[in-house]
Amino acid sequence: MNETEKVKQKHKFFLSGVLLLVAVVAALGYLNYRAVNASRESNPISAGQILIHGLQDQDVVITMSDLEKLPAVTRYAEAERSNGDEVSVNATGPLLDTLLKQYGRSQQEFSLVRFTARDSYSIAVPPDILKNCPIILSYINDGKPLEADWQPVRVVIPGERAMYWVKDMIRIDLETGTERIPAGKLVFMDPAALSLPQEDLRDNGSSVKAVKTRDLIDRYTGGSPVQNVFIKAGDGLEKNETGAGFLNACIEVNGQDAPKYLIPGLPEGMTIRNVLVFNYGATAFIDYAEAARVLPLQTVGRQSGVALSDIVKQAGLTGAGDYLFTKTDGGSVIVATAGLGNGLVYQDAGGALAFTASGTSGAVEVDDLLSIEPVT
Ligand SMILES: Nc1nc2c(c(=O)[nH]1)N[C@H]1C(S)=C(S)[C@@H](COP(=O)(O)O)O[C@H]1N2
Ligand SMILES: [Mo]
Repeated sequence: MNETEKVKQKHKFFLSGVLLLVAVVAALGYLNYRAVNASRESNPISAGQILIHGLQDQDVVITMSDLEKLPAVTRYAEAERSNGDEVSVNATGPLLDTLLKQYGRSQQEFSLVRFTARDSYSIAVPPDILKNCPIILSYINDGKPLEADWQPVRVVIPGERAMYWVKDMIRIDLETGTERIPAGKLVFMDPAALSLPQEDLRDNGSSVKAVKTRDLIDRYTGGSPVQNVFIKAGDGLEKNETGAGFLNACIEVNGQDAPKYLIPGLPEGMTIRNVLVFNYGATAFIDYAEAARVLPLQTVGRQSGVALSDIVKQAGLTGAGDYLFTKTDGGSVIVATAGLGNGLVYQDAGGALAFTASGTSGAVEVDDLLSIEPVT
């Protein structure tokens, strides 16, 4: 090697060192950028990105090009909107499960998957759908790219209601262990709501009264935060709301479709009409009027009402021998198993709720009923 060659060699060495340094700095900068981006939990998302929570220790942000690299399927799907209209589409995109498999996870291992859209619409997909149904993260509909305000992804689940077809989807929350837990107490919504401040609301041109869910929860539960609230309507519709979202809602207590659950300022599609029951942690709230509308009516003596056994079942109340009945004035009575047979809840002439049972050792009567809990 002569002198000039040695100099060139040194030069090369120096240059590759500089290049390496530049690469390392760039990589660190990029990692930091990803980390900063991922930590902006609430609204991290720039156009075309989707944040995934619950997949890895850190939130994961994926882009459209990540989705486009995955194998895609095309499926025809049709569903009914809440207003009865038909929606149908040939949806193209990767399956959620295909995406999860990239990270060594699978759709079936989660108990809830919540999709959230840019307009704040959100819905949780329950375990039975997660176990049985393909979920398409579609970016092509009927052979064409999604229209701008539906991008980056429209979720499509063939065979399931259109409420699961989240357009403009920008966030996925993967949850485990969030099933409905058995209730340790059942509160009747009708008398409970009467004890709370009533707000005047305008809904579709008519004025209605509503109570704040926050007031109900503060008054009738321990008030501690929960991850999910399970809500069921009289027609069988079931939904899971985030605990935080739920506490921003109100419930219309009169007017059409009462009890009607809605979150002011959020899309109409999140409304739940004719709420029958909701479970907040270990407390179940059940609406007697709705129960009487949709559950079979029974007769005891001169009263017609809903069997306590049906109410207990709907509320997911823990089974027990004896029950403590609490009245709206705070008084309470324990009714032993023997007194509960054929028992029913009914509305008395004054509109208050009451319990009656023929009982093996004589009739049992409780009036001004507010809540029921098992005694252990
Ligand atoms: N981003 C977003 N997606 C949404 C909704 C919404 O309000 N926002 N509504 C849902 C409901 S309740 C229904 S019935 C369907 C309506 O389907 P369509 O968009 O084809 O009318 O979209 C679902 N996806
Ligand atoms: Mo809907």
